[in-house]
Amino acid sequence: MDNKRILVTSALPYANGAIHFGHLAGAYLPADMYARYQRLKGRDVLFVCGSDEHGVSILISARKEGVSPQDIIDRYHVLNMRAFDRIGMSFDNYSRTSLPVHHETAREWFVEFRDKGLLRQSIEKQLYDPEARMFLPDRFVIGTCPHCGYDRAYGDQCENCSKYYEQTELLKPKSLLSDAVPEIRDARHWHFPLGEYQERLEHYIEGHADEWKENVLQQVRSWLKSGLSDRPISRDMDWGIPVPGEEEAGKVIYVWFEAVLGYISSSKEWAERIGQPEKWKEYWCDEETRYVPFIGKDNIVFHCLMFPAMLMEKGGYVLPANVPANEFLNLEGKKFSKSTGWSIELNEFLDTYPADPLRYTLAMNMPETRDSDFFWKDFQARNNNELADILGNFVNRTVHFVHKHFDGVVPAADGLLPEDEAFLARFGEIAAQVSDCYERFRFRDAVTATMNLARAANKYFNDREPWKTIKSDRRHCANTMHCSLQALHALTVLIEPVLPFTAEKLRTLLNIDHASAGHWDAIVLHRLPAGHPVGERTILFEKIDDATMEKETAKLGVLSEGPEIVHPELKEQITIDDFMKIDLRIGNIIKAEAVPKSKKLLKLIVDIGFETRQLVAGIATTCVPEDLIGRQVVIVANLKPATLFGIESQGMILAASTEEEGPVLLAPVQAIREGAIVK
Ligand code: B3M
Ligand code: ZN
Repeated sequence: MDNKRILVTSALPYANGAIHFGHLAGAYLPADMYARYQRLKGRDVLFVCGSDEHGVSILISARKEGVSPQDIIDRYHVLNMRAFDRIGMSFDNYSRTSLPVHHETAREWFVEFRDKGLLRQSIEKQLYDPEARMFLPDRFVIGTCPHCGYDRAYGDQCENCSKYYEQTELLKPKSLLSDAVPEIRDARHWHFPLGEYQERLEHYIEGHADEWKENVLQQVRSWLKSGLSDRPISRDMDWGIPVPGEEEAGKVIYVWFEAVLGYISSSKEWAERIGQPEKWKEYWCDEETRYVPFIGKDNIVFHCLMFPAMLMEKGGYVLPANVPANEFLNLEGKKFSKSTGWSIELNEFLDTYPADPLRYTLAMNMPETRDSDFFWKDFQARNNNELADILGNFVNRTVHFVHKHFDGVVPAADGLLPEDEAFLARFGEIAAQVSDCYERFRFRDAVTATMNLARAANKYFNDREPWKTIKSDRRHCANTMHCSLQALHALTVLIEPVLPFTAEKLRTLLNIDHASAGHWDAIVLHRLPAGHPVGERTILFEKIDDATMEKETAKLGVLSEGPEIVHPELKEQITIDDFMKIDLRIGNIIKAEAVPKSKKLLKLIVDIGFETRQLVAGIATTCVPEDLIGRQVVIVANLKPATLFGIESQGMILAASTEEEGPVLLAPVQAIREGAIVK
């Protein structure tokens, strides 16, 4: 492989949740190992990533949590960036797609494609809210079901009779955003003519068929076989990158069209940061770059077909040379699932355990050709029996012996025996093998071969029996220790892609720096000189006991066990007459909106049958205004009005809450006429 430059990217994770082991094993760890390896080979590497901050998934998370999409992306961008840093991801840049540099890039590509007449528009009938001035996604409209007459049916489906229909068939539609009666309008959507690239893409894919992974080729070929067609690249939403010139229309660029361009924006941001704003082009627009995007299998179509077609169309850009997509990693035999607690979050894990044993375990179980699993027991075994007992043990017995018998310095070699020479020659053989594995994206094999040097070193140490020769033949013993220390040096370089934190510890231990251990060739060429001092033994890998692993396994599937529940004390007893003073009524929320400048309050208009009331309720942390429309609730109807944030509140809405949860609104179990008395 003799490319001038290597561009490595990892899929941009959605900033709507914390990344877990599955993500890490799929698109991040292999990319990092590859980038680190290539840097050691002296290649010019640019490795970028960033948060994907647009798309419906961000909106949905925001609505679920009752916060703004901005709150969601701000929270998870920071959280994931920290997790990536702690696990040792060596990104040159970690960006976010909400940055102006990305918006500009995406707009530029879109406009260029549109202006040259490439993008097609197709027209569909869709409901439009004239007040909110936007087309309505299905879940933002209610009306009467055209099949059963149910009057709270959604735009796409009736929850009463379960039938599906077009939103334009809905009778008496009402916008949940503004209460306005939506109009039927022609909705235009922009389409990218992917079908036109069919032949070129086939040619591109088949041109790489002998290097690409079988799992990737299979999926791509099946897409090609069923024939590519136009892909819509705009959406009606108010979260995302507005379609240039249609900012008012509530149209945004489809998240996948722009997310892949996020790799380019991240590179631009990097170039800007290092003070060479044009430098990103060396990686993206030079034929001599080898571009390798790392992804999980669910992103294959976008990286192997859509993005290449976009790059072809733009012209002057490199196409992915290989897309080594991984399959999925499961957790103890089941899919990762945050909502059921069947998951391990990276930050939480790293609060207890160091990064390297996890990197090692995930690399040894990488889902390269089929789905694989993370098992806590396996993690323990890899840490204790391999990292601690093989690598850690070799390091410690070597430096300990050298301190005990050779004043802590490298003994001179003097008349090495064929056994010693053979051992030294192993370094080069193993390095070549590991190299070959990394070049071919075989990460498990690369790491297995890496550990083989530690295995060979232990065996050499045992076979040479320095604890005996120290008494019988000091020169022979010095040679053994000389070669063992050279093996430590070689290992320092060899383990760097998979165990970067341990490599750093070894450099400290051996008193060497990156100049001596920062190059792959140093595995063979660099020798610690006689008299070079080395440090005292240290614990590189703490052993993990069974009880700890049992506790971890037991935690799976249990949603974070909160602290012990303390119930507030009961209030003083009252009489029925006391209670009857409170006039509780059933109301129906007909309007709900945020109170400007308040994080907690919503302004509600509630119909209580004989009149409507304006209420200010502290429920904004748990309720999304649009979801409240049409909800029956209970209100205290005879409470003296009060003014909150300058708004009069004519009553109080009933809600339950605990210290940790809520407020949760109370509602009648069955619908009942508004104004009904609650007692
Ligand atoms: N955020 C989807 C995902 O996380 C998406 C990847 C974008 S890569 C440009 O699976
Ligand atoms: Zn129906």
